[in-house]
Amino acid sequence: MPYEIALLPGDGIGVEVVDATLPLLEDAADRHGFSVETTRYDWGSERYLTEGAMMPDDAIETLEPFDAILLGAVGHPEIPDHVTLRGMMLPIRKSFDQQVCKRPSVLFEGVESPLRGYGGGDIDFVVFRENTEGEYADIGGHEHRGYDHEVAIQTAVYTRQGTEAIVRAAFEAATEREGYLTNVTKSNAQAYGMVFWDQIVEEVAEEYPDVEVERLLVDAASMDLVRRPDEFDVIVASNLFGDILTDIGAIVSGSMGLAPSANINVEGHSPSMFEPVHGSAPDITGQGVANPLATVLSVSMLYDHLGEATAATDLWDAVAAQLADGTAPRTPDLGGDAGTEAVVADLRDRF
Ligand code: GGG
Repeated sequence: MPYEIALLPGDGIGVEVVDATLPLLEDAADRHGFSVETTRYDWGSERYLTEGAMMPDDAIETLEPFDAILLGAVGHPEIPDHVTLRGMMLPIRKSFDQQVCKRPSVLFEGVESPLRGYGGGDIDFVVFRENTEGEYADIGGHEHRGYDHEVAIQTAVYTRQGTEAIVRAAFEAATEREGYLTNVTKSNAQAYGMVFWDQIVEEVAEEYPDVEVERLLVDAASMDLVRRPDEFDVIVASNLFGDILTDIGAIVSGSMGLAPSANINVEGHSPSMFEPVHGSAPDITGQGVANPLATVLSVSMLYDHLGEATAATDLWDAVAAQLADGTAPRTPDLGGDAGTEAVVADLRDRF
């Protein structure tokens, strides 16, 4: 039986990187003796502009039977970002209970960090970002618009189940890595939600006596990800904090174009979704220069999730080998002048 994978290229360079990556997704399957069937859904901002919605009403039912979803990017210069995000990416994460967002930051050999003194392999950490609640909870309101007493309220939500799920996933990862976990919080200022968050971390920590836990306020964590990124291993953070910290992680590791992510349904009752961390990048859309490697690495994470570990490792290693080779084509974000297609063609030769 082939794996059924839904493709949601979305907007801007999301379409370019997903289209470019498809041959590699198929190569990996062919070489490892399994098959994939992809189904593409052209949902996103163009659909919103013509039909008034990013996705059809039955989108979630349509996606439910798939084994996994590969998403490109969401965002359009003519549509407010909260409309595009709330119209596609967030409903998928929430409807499929993709509570665990896993985002590795790796400084690959051959890639230059903007930080002085860091070389290949020096940065290697993974952020476990809570993915369906926290500051992204769709709870609040906006009233008395246009009047002096106009008010907007946005409420963060931290459930015991949701917080335990992300914290436990992070501890599990720490046991398989260096045994060192950083809890990112803001409990000095947020005395309900974040104090509760810290309490859950402390409770779960008792189940993992071999994992050393450090607690950092999010402002200190942001500073330290620039000052001493080599010292981090596993980071656990709320939805918004995790989103911000992973952009820092991507950029100190060389480029947003190298940062993959996985949105995991831990219980396995619904599909998980894999996507590059970057957005739709309207400034370079249509130029053919988007870096496809974050999407290739996301496919590696997808195959790992499906249990195809050797295919996952081969894809990851091919990216690492390409980046380590100073003569290989590179997109402009990495200081090169090659296009998306040339990078993928080179990768297929190495694979
Ligand atoms: N590749 C997915 C994408 O378009 N990300 C841009 C974005 O706005 N992400 C926000 C988030 O991950 O919460």
